[in-house]
Amino acid sequence: MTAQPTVYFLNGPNANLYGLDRSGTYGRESFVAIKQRCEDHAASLKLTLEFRQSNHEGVLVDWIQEAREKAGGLIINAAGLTYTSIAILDALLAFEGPIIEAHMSNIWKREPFRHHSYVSRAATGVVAGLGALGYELALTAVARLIAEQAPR
Ligand code: DHK
Repeated sequence: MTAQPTVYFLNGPNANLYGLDRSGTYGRESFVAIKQRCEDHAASLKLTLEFRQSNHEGVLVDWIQEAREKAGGLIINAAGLTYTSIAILDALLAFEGPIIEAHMSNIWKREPFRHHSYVSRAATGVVAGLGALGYELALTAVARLIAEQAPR
């Protein structure tokens, strides 16, 4: 029997405030509730999920490097660091499995400074604008991509 694939789902600065943001840009669901939703969906897909959040760029880089050794796929919402972090891009480029870039909001509908993503240069695919449903779709996609790559 083959082992369950591990997926790292990394969340950047301020993601812990989802649901608390008065503008409602990121919906009303709390980050804790979104994490639970992802854990339930990952379990249904037979994935082992490492769902983490940090406000610190270097911590995210360390986790991406850790994922090189431990994960078959990676999902990342680098939040505000999406538009600035070459360090996160370089770490992602060193990851060999599928990478899904996820955003709760439709970043192309928002301010122009959110229209250029460094993460996209390393991403297999992008999910944006669908809130936490997009996170579940990202998990479904990464599970499929890992399965397609696995030796039969
Ligand atoms: C989350 C953030 O925190 C913003 O900085 C990004 C992204 C968009 C999201 O939609 O999940 O611009």
